[in-house]
Amino acid sequence: MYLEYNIGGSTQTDDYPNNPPSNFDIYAGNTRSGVINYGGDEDVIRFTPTVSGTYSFYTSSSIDTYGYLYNSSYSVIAQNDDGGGSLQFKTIIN
Ligand SMILES: [Ca+2]
Ligand SMILES: [Ca+2]
Repeated sequence: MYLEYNIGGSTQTDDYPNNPPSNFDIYAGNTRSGVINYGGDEDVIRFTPTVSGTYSFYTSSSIDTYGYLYNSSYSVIAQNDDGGGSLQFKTIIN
């Protein structure tokens, strides 16, 4: 699965590529820091579940975030705007 989140910003480099496949992984129980480097930047991070269960994905920031969760075929399986409160993206899937 791929988690994509998109927040506003204004520079030119990018710490994560905008489109899958991403070489950057996140693991259950861990966090990743990212920077929205320019307006329209979308940071894409790969997550590969190792066990069946319920997973929550969310951002924690001082700006407004929006997130998409894709399956391995790059189809959107979840998306959210403010589910985490304070304009933060959050989605929970089984
Ligand atoms: Ca970025
Ligand atoms: Ca939001």
